[in-house]
Amino acid sequence: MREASWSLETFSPALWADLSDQKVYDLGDLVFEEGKSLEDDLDLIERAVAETIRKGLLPVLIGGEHLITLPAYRAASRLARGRGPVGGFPALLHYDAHADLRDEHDGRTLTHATVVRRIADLAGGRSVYQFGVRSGDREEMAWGRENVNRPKGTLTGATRRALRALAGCEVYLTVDLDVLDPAQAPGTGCPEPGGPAVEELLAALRAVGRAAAAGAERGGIDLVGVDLVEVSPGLDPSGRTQVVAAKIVRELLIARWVREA
Ligand SMILES: [Mn+2]
Repeated sequence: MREASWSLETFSPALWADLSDQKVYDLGDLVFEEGKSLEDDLDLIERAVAETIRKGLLPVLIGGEHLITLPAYRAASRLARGRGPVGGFPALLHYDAHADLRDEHDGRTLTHATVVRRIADLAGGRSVYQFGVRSGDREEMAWGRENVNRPKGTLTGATRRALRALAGCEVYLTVDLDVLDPAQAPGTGCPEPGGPAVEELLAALRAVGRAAAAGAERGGIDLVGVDLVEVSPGLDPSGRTQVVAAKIVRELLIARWVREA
């Protein structure tokens, strides 16, 4: 994704602002030690995210496996100020083709298919807002219908509705790239036909970024963490999915700084 980003400009015509005007720092890759358990790896992520937040920075994780959202959300919620929509936990804005609400997957409780359920266990389903979900088994879809928020409307309309409901709240944003129509972003492990075009997702995420730029005090939100996941370079020989992902990150980072006049 870093390499793919070199084909993009740092300037965003849509936002009329330049990434190079902002202070953005690439902390590099997190390296997992060999022979450690999954829990150890998750702890490593949680510690790295907590350290980033303690420095007063917004962590933006870029990756593959969606399970990284769990330790990142844990760190962000641990250091948050308790201004969630219900209870003290930050809201989770979740863009994904898949519900990720299974209680177990292949006999395991910690996987990319259970990650949002684990966050709902922690924060309550009412803290979770899902967008673009069009796949799941009957049980998790039914559980989701009862327990999490799925605002109606277009991706942007639903996002704006959620942002209005979350005015003044702390929010964690997770974007699974497979939310997109796989015709536009095929380089992902579980492509799900249908779904929004890149431009639609960008519009929705710019709205999130602008709400973060306004801040919780001014009718917007406090963004406490961001991740973009499930980009799989091995499945992306043309590099097109990685450049889509890089553009999403660029627009989100810029939007987060652009205050509307
Ligand atoms: Mn997914």
